[in-house]
Amino acid sequence: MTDAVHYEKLGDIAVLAIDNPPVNALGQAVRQGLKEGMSQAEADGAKAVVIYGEGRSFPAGADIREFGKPPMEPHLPDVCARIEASPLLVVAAVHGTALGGGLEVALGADYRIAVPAARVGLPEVLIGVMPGAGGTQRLPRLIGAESAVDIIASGRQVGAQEALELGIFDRLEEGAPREIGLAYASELVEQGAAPRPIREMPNPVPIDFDAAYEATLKKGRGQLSPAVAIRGVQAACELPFDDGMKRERDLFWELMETDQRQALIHAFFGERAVSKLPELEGVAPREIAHVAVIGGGTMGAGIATAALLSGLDVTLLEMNAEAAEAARERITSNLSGALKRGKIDEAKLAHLTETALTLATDYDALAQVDMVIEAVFEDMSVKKQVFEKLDATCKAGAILATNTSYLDVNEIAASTSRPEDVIGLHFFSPAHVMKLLEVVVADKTAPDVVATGFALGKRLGKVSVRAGVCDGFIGNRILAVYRAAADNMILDGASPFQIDAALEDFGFAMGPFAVADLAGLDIGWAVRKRKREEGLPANARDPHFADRLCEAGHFGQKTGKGFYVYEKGSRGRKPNEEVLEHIAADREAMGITPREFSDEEIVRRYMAAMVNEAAMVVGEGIARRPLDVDMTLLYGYGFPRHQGGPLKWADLQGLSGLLDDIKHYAAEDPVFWKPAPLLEELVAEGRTFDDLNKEET
Ligand code: 3H9
Repeated sequence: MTDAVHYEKLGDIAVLAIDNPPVNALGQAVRQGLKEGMSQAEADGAKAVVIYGEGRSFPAGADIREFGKPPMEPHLPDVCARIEASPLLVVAAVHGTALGGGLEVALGADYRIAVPAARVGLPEVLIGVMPGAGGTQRLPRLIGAESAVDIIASGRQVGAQEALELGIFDRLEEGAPREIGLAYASELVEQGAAPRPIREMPNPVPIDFDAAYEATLKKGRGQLSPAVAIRGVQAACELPFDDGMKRERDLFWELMETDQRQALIHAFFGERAVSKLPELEGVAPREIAHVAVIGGGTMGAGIATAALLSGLDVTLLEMNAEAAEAARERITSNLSGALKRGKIDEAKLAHLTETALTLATDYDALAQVDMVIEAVFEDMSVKKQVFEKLDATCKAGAILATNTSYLDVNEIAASTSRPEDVIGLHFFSPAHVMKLLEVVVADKTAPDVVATGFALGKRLGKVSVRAGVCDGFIGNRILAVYRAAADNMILDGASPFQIDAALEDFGFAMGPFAVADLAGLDIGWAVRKRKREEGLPANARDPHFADRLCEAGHFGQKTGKGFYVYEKGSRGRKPNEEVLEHIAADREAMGITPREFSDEEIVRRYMAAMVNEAAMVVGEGIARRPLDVDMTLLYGYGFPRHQGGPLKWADLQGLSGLLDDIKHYAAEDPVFWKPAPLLEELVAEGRTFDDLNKEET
């Protein structure tokens, strides 16, 4: 027996305890241990076997770290088949999360008992594969094709009660998994219960698989795994069990070979690695119980909502009583959304809005708070005035955070006598929904203040990324460049509508011009005006077509018109043909003869601009690792998860070809295109961005 599975025999019952912390992933040693454990139980004359997980969970799946390496025997499908084929009664006793291969092991058992807090699921599609150890064959035989498709194609976790109702679990019982498993197995043995292999259950009734496949592919914006997994369930309906298993295996390996699988697994581990920073090892965050938010607009109200939902007390400071009341309304409306989704109940809503939230109009109210997050108008002189007042009012040790999205946090910090307590916390709107938080570390920010930024992010359920100070930090700095690349393509002949469509096909939820309409065109207008005042680089192109929309009062969705026209009562968008006239005027003024762009070229140039700037951001140390950029774009900018983030995408495309393209574009337009030194270095050394991730973590 391996160390990863402990064997004991108690009377008629053998117990196999899986012990592979932290989540009992089904690595080689566990698979080997389960196989040997079954043989041992049979050799020992046991009547039943109980399988459970030590520690926090039944296995949460195959060991993802083994993916991409040569497979090692015994393979998981064979282990599940071995369990199912045993003449002994096998009981799986589930607690924690029985996911993926974990649930597949449990489906190899004859009976399943669980604690009421347990959860099950087949989340393989979320990491770009599909169940590969019988999940698509056994689950539909147990619960029907429709429910199986729902669970497998969504990858969602199913609570124990629902799993009981569906027939995945036979019984729920409070207690330690070992004890409830033993008691259930004894009872079954006493009753003379027969083994109940799922493989012998009849084929489930089919559903319209072609329709389900097409709908799922469309919903996933090109992500393959959920749709392909449906073909596995189809096989369960149409083929004998062993042929269905073979079909599942073939589909599983097809997905295993895809770039999407690599991209999604990169996203899985990146999300977990992003907040692990060597500089924070052993640094304790400061205690935060009460935060203040300055400014109750959409952003401030969103931040306050997120803080309240995480259990913090919040004081919201506004200019006057009227503005404060409007802020309360915004927060209440946000929280009502949480009530509707069942995240909080009425009593909690009342507590949050009446007790945990305090409105204020005077800085004195902030004297005792542990942290202040400023979300006022994006103007340096306004921000400095706020920070001077905070410096004069707040207690020693209070953290003073700015939610600026572009401005220099060093300059803001310098307006106080305590720059070590100042940090940037850049939330994304709506702040109670969007997952990204950029933790912007200024030159003098103290390490425990950085640690507190990350601790707050975790508490609020955010993916927190460390960023250095520069114009736009990680995300907005890169955005400015790929948006400029899109604007350049427009000047040269593409239309905003073609660009949006090409990028939506690539997997973005919305193209850049639809996003600009959603965010409000006035935001970009203000940034362009500021940049023009600061002075643009010599010979830089400076299109005005978006300005013309703003000058006419068209700010996008909020005014009903921008790059698109939004008609009341209709959720769709229609191209605003007026934009084409503004574009034509720009081309004429610049003496440009428009040319055709293929969708492929649009994606290539847009991505090349994104990757090149991202490489600069990493090269300059604004982002510590390539994965920090990838997580920023995935969680804050709608980058398709199944493409892994811009730098993972670049690795998968091949850096050398991408650099060649950038050099080719630079020959045409050397002002805009300057190959990033880091990209040139990696190509010269034959390395990838992911190699840098491995060095740092
Ligand atoms: C599969 O099963 C394929 C089969 O159908 C067919 C095979 C032939 N492997 O998330 P956490 C690590 S595919 C390796 O922070 P939580 C994780 O990286 C698999 N490592 O905790 C982290 O490490 P570290 C299908 C794994 O409580 C630590 O465990 N299953 C795996 O927030 C703690 O994780 C899945 O896709 C793994 N499978 O959430 C489930 N899982 O501490 C994926 C976790 O070094 N896992 N780790 O950063 C999850 O969804 C969550 O981790 C879970 C716990 C809900 C289990």
